[in-house]
Amino acid sequence: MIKSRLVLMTLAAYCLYAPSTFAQKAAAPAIKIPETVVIPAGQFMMGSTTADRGRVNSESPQHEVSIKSFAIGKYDVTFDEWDACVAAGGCNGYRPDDRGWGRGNRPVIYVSWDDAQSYVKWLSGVTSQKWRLPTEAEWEYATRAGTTRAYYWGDSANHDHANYGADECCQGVKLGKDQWINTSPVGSFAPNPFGLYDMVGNVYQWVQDCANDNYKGAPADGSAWLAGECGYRGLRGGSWYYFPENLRSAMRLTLPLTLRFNFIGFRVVKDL
Ligand SMILES: [Ca+2]
Repeated sequence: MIKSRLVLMTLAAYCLYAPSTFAQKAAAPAIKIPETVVIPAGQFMMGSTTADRGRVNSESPQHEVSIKSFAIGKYDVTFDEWDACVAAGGCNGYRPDDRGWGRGNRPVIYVSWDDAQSYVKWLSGVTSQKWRLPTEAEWEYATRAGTTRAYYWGDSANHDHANYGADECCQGVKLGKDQWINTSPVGSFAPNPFGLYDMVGNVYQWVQDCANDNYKGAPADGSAWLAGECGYRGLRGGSWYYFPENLRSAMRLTLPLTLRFNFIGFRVVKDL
């Protein structure tokens, strides 16, 4: 009898406490999906001409590219979004340092091209959608947003439009609306004509493409250029640390795909 009472009491205790135990186990970390903007299909001239002050030879020859419609991150991927990936078991458990500048809605930094791949792989898995880095052509098309001048707002850099560094290489600076020595929270400046924030300045953004010295032989259909020196990948948009010319829509940079720096982040694209 004593034994059966004990069983009943155990069952009662189980019934009382089990639901909350199950509820705790069922509570998965919140998944943050980056907000996106749908970019319309179109054609544009990729690269620069001599009218673009500060241009370098890798931006030529200027050439026409056709772009299919795609969705791109409205903002750079933030620490909040990255940390949610780690909390959910993705991103190889890698938690980048923020240097004490803050996490939250600041752009994630210290992420290599390989790290960015781990994020889009995780995001694709949890959403059952195809996420990836922008191609270099998609990035420039989205940044220009129909504009043809050196910067999407005009011919000269301006701290009222973006967070970048001193005129002489290389250090952060506060001027005008740009009140940040280092990274700024995403969306701190007005968006470009497509409604995209921080396309230039704040942090450099990885693109898919391999390194090539110029555009001779580049794809004209908006796809990633996956020939060339593929241990190096493209970066676009300039950063808080660099001088103004790096914010030009046509500006190109390449770095080894394993490097992590405090001026490099990324933005995602979703196939439609
Ligand atoms: Ca600044």
